[in-house]
Amino acid sequence: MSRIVTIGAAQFGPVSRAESRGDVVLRLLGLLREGHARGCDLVVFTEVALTAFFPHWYMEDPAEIDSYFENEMPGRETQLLFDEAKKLGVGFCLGYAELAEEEGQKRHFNTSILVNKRAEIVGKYRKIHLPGYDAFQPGHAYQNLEKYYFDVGNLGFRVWDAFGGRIGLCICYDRRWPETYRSLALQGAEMILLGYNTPDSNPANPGSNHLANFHNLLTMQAGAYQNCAWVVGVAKAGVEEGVSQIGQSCIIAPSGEIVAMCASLEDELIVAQCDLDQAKAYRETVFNFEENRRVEYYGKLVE
Ligand code: ING
Repeated sequence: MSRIVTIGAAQFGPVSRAESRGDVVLRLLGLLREGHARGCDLVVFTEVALTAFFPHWYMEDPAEIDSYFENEMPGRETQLLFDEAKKLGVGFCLGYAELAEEEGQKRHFNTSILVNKRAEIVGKYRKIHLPGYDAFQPGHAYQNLEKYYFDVGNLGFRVWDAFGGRIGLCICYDRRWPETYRSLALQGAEMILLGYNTPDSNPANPGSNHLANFHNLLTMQAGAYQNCAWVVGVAKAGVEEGVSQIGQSCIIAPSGEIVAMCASLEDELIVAQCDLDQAKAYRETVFNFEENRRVEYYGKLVE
């Protein structure tokens, strides 16, 4: 038995500060339409897809900061993406900076949503692992201020029944933490979707710079294999506002094999037919959690 879902990973090239939301949405629409033409059920866009990745520079003015956030989804410009998706019957996953109001407080999240073929938001995730710093770092070639701009996600790691399977979401730095994949796998995730903005140098650990691409694939391939899930990783690639970011957007099978990967650092769509039952084959054998995990020996790690 096969449960095939055709996935498009829609890598994005740089988004400049000067680019309007409308301009960016036109690029997203082009990739969505290409995905439809190539038979996709679901197109995955990247992290903070609607603007340049603003945590890479320091701002103080609250109004300027909030200008990078969406206070409604869909909003005026993104409504075009939802309308086209509904017309074409293609779902999508979109990363964006979310401005929310909770208990009378403004909250800022690094958010990803899962949207079905009827353009309904069926899942929302807010980034839990926030990398970088909560203050300007003198001497760094670029900043990573996610702890300054974003609140820690408060929706937990969740999985939804969609596209004929169990779909989980995470974002960027989450992919480096094994707990991310395991938290989703323990809820039965068969496919995990994520976007990333990953510079090819790390001012905090320059000795690892030559391994940026290797670590990117290592974390996602290991996460996929050890948790019996498809992993779709989608980059914001290329030199964006002076920061050079890796590409390597890819679709990884539960075997850990890369079945498709982008070759450029620009807007590029890759497509793969993903059999969700491949996840089942691994989950029923080498990674049968019920039969083979020894939770009692794992110390404080797991519930
Ligand atoms: N970016 C980076 C990422 O995890 C990072 C941050 C880079 C952490 C390199 C460690 C090493 O890919 C985001 N946006 O999380």
